[in-house]
Amino acid sequence: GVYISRLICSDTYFLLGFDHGSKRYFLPLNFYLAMHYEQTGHDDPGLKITKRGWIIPPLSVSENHRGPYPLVLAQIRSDFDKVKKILYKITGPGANEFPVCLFTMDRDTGHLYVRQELDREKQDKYMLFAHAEEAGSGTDAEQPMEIIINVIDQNDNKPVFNQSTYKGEVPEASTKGFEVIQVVATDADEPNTDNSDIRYRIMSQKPEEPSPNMFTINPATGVIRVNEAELDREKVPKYELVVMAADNKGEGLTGFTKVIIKVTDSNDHAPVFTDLGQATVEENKVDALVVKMLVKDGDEPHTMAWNAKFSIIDGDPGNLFTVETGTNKQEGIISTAKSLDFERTSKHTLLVTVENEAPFAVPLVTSTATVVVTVEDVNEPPIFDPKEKHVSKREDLAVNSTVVRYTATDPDVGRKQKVM
Ligand SMILES: [Ca+2]
Ligand SMILES: [Ca+2]
Ligand SMILES: [Ca+2]
Ligand SMILES: [Ca+2]
Repeated sequence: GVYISRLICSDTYFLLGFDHGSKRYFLPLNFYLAMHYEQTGHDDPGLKITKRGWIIPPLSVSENHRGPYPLVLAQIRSDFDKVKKILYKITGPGANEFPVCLFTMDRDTGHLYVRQELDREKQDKYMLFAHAEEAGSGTDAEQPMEIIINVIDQNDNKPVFNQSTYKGEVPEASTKGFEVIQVVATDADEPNTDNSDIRYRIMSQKPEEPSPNMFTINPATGVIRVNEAELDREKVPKYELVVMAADNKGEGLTGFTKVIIKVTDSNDHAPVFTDLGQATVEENKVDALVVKMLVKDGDEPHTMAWNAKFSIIDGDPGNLFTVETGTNKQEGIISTAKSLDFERTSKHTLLVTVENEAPFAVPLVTSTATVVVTVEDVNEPPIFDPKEKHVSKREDLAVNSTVVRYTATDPDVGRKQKVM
């Protein structure tokens, strides 16, 4: 039912040339003239419903246009101007409403002007109404016509990261592909265009140990992953990356951020025995210290990956011994669980293993120790008074120095003291 009855002018595309200073500019202008159309009810050709109106295709102007201003965007015309004087004006936000006077219209010629640089990131589209008024009458000669002005994007915003510094963590035993962290940059330019199409890149890694490419970044998503499964907290506990985001698919404007990656401990060191000491114990004693076995572990101290856990795995079918972890968590203490009998067995050969409270994160060899316990013969056990005495001395005490005076009496000799 819609047809264009009278085309006043078709779209005309030309260059507007002007001199500014010593330079000559040519501006491409889309010069649209208003078109009239009539709508008739064509279902019934006899019916004469006619609706007049004008239409104008959307106009475009680039943001940050250098001008000079005011800059002509288009000209509109009513064909009534052939028969009477027509005055033109525009209304709406950008004309007579905020932001006022961004656009103006020459009341006599119908030229539409933009008066200053536009910023697409502030507003990407303006909708105005053009009016053709019969001079002197104050009434519209035409229905008001909608004018849409699209602001064309320029790449005038660089990508900006959401954080100036990112902090991530990665367990040292991580394998290639482990996701560490995601960085995100945004670009204020027009979405889904090259001007805002960001690519990410790792620019530097500190330290470059054991290789300069320990991490990799997905150029499109910003997800940082482990690239080399050779992280070792005990050697490099922290990395610093500088990551760049560049628009125009990685070729345009750039923004930067720092990514600090902490390498966290994994249980990748087995505890190993360092000193087994002398394993000697008198017979007939329960809970007597047999030996202290020292171990060391390369993992983070005072964690489950460092704390030692001991087991006697062979040589003690009668469950005569127990093993416990000392309070410093790096020694195993073997004691008697039952009293030993020198006459029956004077030597016990125990096989002791040490592990951590936490399971190993990588395949490791479990350290074992062979402990030969010598049982000492006690023929005539004397009675000590007091029965036990706790003694603390420096470990570097000179040989043959007195540790403590400890007196004992032979049970056969009878008591000399009386308790009153
Ligand atoms: Ca941009
Ligand atoms: Ca822009
Ligand atoms: Ca460990
Ligand atoms: Ca470790």
